[in-house]
Amino acid sequence: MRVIYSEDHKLRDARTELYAGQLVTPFEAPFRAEWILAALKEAGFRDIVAPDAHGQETARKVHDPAYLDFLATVWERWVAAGFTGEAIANSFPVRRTSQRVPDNIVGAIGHYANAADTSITKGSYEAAIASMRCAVTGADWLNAGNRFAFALCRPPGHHAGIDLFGGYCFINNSGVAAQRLLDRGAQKVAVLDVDFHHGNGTQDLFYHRGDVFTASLHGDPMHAFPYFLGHADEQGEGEGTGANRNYPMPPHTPWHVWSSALADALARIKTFGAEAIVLALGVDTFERDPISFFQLKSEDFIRMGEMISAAGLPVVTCMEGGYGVPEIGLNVANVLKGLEA
Ligand code: OKP
Ligand code: ZN
Repeated sequence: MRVIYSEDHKLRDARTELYAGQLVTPFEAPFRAEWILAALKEAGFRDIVAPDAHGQETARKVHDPAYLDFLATVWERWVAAGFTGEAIANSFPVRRTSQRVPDNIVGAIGHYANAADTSITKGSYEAAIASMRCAVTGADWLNAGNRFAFALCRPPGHHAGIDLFGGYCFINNSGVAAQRLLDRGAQKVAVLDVDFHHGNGTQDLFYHRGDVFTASLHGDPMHAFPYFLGHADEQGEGEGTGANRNYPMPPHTPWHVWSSALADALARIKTFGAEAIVLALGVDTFERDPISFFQLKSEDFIRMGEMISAAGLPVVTCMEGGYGVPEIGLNVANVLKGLEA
């Protein structure tokens, strides 16, 4: 297992997250990547490399280029407007409103946001690029003929849509990895999202495409973020018809229920004809995750890796969520061990 990690994740270190009516210290913080890296070293993972210096080329094939240009410049525009706090969207184009991008930075940030939980700071864009570079470098490890890579992406990516940030995500790392696999010769790939939260961004990127199968196992959006996407009847459109699969599950879902959804998703990935899997790995399905409601235990993450490995495909894993508790490192290491078992 090659591990790809960049110190530049530390450039994203926000002070604020709008949560429960207050500005709190963000759940998605630098300690997460540090704890995961330490646990991997502890578990004996030794092949740890920095990412290659990719630009936006691949990202521009899955995101709206104007959105990426916005991300690159939002902080300087926010500062130029005279604002001293972190950049938080507070006004949104909702039902029956114009989809024009306002010139005003407060309007523009609202246009490109899908949630107000994600404050933009100096360095957030640079960290998001470093995170994306880990994913592309991981995909290229598979393109070179290897079976497993782990991109220790931070910030995460699966809530980032074609032209939307939020849910702690800016650039859809897993989606960019999938595009990179296709650009280097794969005909069909799958993104398998096992984060507790629905991969609404990834679904958005590929909803009309027939070359990427997307599957997400997550807390029922009737009860959990991102609330407005992730229902079972969303199955893709146009050329993508049948190539999106959602597995919403209720509060307190345990491994024996969760794993039957995983088995179904893996069977469909095989039937689809995917040549590789991009695993969007969140470990916020853990029973003690502070913002989630599933009941997976640390040993379940080994089984998870084993089941995914049994599909027999190359797997590039991209880090998504998992918060608060020290076990996030162990749980990631367990998935990777299960993959290689
Ligand atoms: C990002 B990832 C919890 C507040 C929700 C957004 C969660 C983003 C999760 N009730 N805030 O999918 O782990
Ligand atoms: Zn999550």
